[in-house]
Amino acid sequence: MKFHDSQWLQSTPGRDPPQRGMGLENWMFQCTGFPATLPTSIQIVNISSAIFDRSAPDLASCPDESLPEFAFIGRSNVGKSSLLNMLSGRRDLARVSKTPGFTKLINIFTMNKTWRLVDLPGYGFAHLARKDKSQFNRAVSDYLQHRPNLYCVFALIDSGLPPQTMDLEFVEWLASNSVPFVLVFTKTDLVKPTAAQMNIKTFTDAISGWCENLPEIFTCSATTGQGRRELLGVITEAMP
Ligand SMILES: Nc1nc2c(ncn2[C@@H]2O[C@H](COP(=O)(O)OP(=O)(O)O)[C@@H](O)[C@H]2O)c(=O)[nH]1
Ligand SMILES: [Mg+2]
Repeated sequence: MKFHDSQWLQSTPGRDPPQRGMGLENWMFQCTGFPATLPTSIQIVNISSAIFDRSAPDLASCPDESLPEFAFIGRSNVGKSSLLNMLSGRRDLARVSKTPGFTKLINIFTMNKTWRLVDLPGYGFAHLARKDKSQFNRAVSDYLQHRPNLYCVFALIDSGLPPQTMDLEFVEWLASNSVPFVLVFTKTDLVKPTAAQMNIKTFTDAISGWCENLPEIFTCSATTGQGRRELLGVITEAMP
């Protein structure tokens, strides 16, 4: 099966399909449940400028829809901001916090003046007031469902944990809403490879019950830089 055949990366009705690059299909789509690897011969995007654009409280406050966007989402503390910094090659672009639930806004960064990385608020932190929580979920779901220039969501999962109900439910929500996404298992430097593989397999087994084609799967560590090339490859390939 080819990358562009995947239901996971198809667009929602009314959304222009991402313009796919040529020649990456063979490595991009993984239907086996194993992390993808990228041949060293493939040129990936070089990030020469990375600029904070804005923090948006809701979809209406996001910038115009002219640039392709790649968004990071996952439970609070999973490593979204750290991964954004790792990919962009800037240590302090997105704020990394030890306090779960720190980022409550949609934080948007422009790369090379031509595409954007979007740090979405984390889901699943208990101490936020119920009222705030629903507002925050609304902003995220609006963004994920109604952003026409959202090319791909990186759904982050902690590689050190067995499947968490909240992550499984969120992935199911992404799939049922036809949001284009890949799975990224984070913090591999903290876990034995065999344990990470076991968690990834259990996770993919759990979603394979209701999904026809597994999404692409990647692993990463913001500490060692593992996975950077592969994830930038996703962006390179999806770019118009
Ligand atoms: N060892 C290790 N720690 C990480 C990694 N990614 C994030 N962290 C740490 O996990 C915590 C939460 O990271 P952050 O990026 O703020 O998570 P976010 O809430 O999802 O944005 C911070 O203390 C980070 O330093 C990683 O790949 N390896
Ligand atoms: Mg964060």
